Amino acid sequence: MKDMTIRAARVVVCAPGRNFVTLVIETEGGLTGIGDATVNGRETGVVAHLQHEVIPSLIGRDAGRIEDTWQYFYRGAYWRGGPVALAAIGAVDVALWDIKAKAAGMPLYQLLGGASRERMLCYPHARGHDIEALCDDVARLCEKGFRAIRLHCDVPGEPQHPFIPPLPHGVAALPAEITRDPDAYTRFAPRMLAAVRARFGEELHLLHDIHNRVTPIQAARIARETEPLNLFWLEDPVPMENPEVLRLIRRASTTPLAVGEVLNTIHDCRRMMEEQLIDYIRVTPVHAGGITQVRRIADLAALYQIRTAFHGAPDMSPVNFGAALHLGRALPNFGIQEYAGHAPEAGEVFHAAWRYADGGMTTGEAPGHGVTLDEAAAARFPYNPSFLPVVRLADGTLWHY
Ligand code: EZ4
Ligand code: CO
Repeated sequence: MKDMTIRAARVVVCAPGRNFVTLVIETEGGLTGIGDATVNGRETGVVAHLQHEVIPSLIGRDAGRIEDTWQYFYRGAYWRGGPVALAAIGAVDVALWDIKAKAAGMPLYQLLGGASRERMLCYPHARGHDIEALCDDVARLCEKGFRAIRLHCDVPGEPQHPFIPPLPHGVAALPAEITRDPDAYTRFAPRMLAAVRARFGEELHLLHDIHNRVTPIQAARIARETEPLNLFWLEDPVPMENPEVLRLIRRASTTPLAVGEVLNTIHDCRRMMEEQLIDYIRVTPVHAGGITQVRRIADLAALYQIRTAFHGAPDMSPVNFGAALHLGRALPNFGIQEYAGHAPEAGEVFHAAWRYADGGMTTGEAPGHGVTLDEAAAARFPYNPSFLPVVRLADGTLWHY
């Protein structure tokens, strides 16, 4: 076996369409592994943590000791949890699994127990300024073979999600501020979902992300009103600090619930699973500590027949998709994979073995997770500060995004 001692590690920040932070780890034996460390709007926090506190402890370690390295950075740090620390740990973990699978000459899913399926059902995002435009977008996606689609429609009278023009490099960007109206949304969302169901029939899986924009009792009302539509799920009905709130929504309806894209540890997920408050868990390797911890979360979920639905918005880099899809291929309780696509430039920087085909995604058979980074191409797309918008109610009250 080649020398698995970690020789070098570095962080590559690039913006092919949007910002991505990638950790590159090299072994003395000549293997390279990469992991996604992107936290949207907090990119440089993770970069600093990796450069100052993580990489110095990586050099000289045995790349094969994945579990010990995970424990070293999680338990060993004293300060546990949070998106910045877990994104750094997740990037290290995914890069080390990439190296181990390459050393074995196997695609990663083989090391995770082998294939439970060949193709992972996935869903893209349809959007529209009004219901008609949304339906046109759904029709376009159906033509591409998607069998599950997330629906987003602007609420009449509510300001549209703003387009934030990129600022010149070196000029600090600030988050845009937008206004939302939870009452108008609560009236409109069931009507919008019903219109799409009526137009496209009962077989298409319809998903909707409430994105924390309403109160708990409003979320319960939406879940109950939409129950006859047989949605695939409602996502993030309320913010995640207090999962007990989900009880209220569970009591009101049997509409499946999906949460977890902002959760970072298995401890964040445990109670809501034990209480059977959710149906899909949306943690993803980059934000929940890599393959090592996400696999444990998925195993815990399986005890309660909760299935996976790894977060796959465009701010998950293609590297994270590699990790998520290999996990999804191996896990017994894979549910669905979000796949909203990437800007074409991302394909110049990241070369991925995974593919979309006919409503699902495949991992490919390349050794490792199958995603590589072209650092020369990355250098052509420099970091561009950007943020998610900050949300206020009409009276100025700060609200959830
Ligand atoms: O708002 O990834 O389900 N997907 C989502 C995303 C998240 C962004 C946050 O950076 O909710 O659109
Ligand atoms: Co979401």
